[in-house]
Amino acid sequence: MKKIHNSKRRSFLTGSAAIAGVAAISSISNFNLNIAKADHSSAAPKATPDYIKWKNRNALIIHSEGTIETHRDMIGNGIITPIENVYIRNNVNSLNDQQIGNRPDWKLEVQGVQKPRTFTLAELQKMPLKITPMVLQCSGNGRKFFAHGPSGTKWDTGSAACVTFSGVSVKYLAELCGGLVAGAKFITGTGADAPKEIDPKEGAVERSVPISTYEDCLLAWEVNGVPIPNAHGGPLRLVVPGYYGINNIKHINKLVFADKESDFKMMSTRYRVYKIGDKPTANDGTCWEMNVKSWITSPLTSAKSGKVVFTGVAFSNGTPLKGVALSFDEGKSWKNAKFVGPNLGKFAWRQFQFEANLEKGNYTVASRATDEKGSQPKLRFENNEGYSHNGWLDHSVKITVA
Ligand SMILES: Nc1nc2c(c(=O)[nH]1)N[C@H]1C(S)=C(S)[C@@H](COP(=O)(O)O)O[C@H]1N2
Ligand SMILES: [Mo]
Repeated sequence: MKKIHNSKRRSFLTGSAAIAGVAAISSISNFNLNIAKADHSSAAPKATPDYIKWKNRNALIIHSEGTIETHRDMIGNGIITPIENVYIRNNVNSLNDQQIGNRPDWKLEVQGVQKPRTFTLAELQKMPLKITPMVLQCSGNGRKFFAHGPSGTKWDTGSAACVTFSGVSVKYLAELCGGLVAGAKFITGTGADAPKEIDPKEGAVERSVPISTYEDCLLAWEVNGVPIPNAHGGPLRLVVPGYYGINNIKHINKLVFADKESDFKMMSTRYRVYKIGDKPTANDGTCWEMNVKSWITSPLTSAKSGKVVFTGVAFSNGTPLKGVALSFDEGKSWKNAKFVGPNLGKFAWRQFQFEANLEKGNYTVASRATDEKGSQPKLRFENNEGYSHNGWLDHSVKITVA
């Protein structure tokens, strides 16, 4: 089946373009499969790369070897995304078993504390457990909608997942080391996956986050109850709940508390939010906290007339969510959806549901989440790299009700 959301027509801005998009749907042969999960196996013939052969091919859109997204209807309805459906985003290749070696012997160096020391994973695993269900989302999620065509993967909604990380609290670890050095303002994590032939400053995935995250951060070795797979940064990963994907350092082997941000490229000029056509500087905003966002996950293309149940997900940076509303008239009026299922905490997404009675016709349906600080905007915030898109218009779905 040809994927409708691959159509350029979907990045609409005006009513007439929206109608053109709807018209395109009728040319898709099996559009009336309705809410039944689409079979994605033939959508893209590319095979799953060897390092993630265990992934669910049917759930994934393979953009490249290291950029793999989850189909919009394949995150599941169970709040937690099955690990075999979770997206992959590698700046550099994941470490393999041989490079990782014996997992319990993995080493983490801690600096910027009163008594710097190195821990093995086996030691960390004897410490008190911290478990955090949370959204992991790439800052480039939604980049496909940016009209200026930023470089980088053209993610739709699928470089995002809700997973449960288990590990030890960063604060606990620092206190075990006698506490932070005076004046510590940032937490910097470094991944061990840097290519050997490149200067680490250029090639290493090293990021700093504000010390305000201290209480929430963890060093995780499990995701969804299984040891973190190599591709997701095993055996040890820094997790910064509420922050964009890039700050969650895979294969972490160094954790530093300092008064300054890292001056590595991944921090100084990459992941910066700046005007289209400009050059990034370390003074531009960086991809830290996520903004409030939602999207419909079903139906995506078609439904039968009568009662139509819409489902989707909503999340924030941890700011409590107030609700989600749906619009069938491009934002002129909004109707409240309800959250379904348990609340797994402020960093997890909530699944929402809305029941509509729809007559035959073409509909554009938008979802807009609101947290205690505000609502999703209508439009994306234009920026050169296409980061942090939470505009509701681009993320709306066009469905044919027959
Ligand atoms: N060491 C390391 N950490 C990393 C990356 C990487 O390439 N290397 N990619 C980052 C980016 S851009 C994202 S969006 C997330 C992706 O996590 P996932 O592949 O487990 O979904 O990991 C982040 N942490
Ligand atoms: Mo990312």
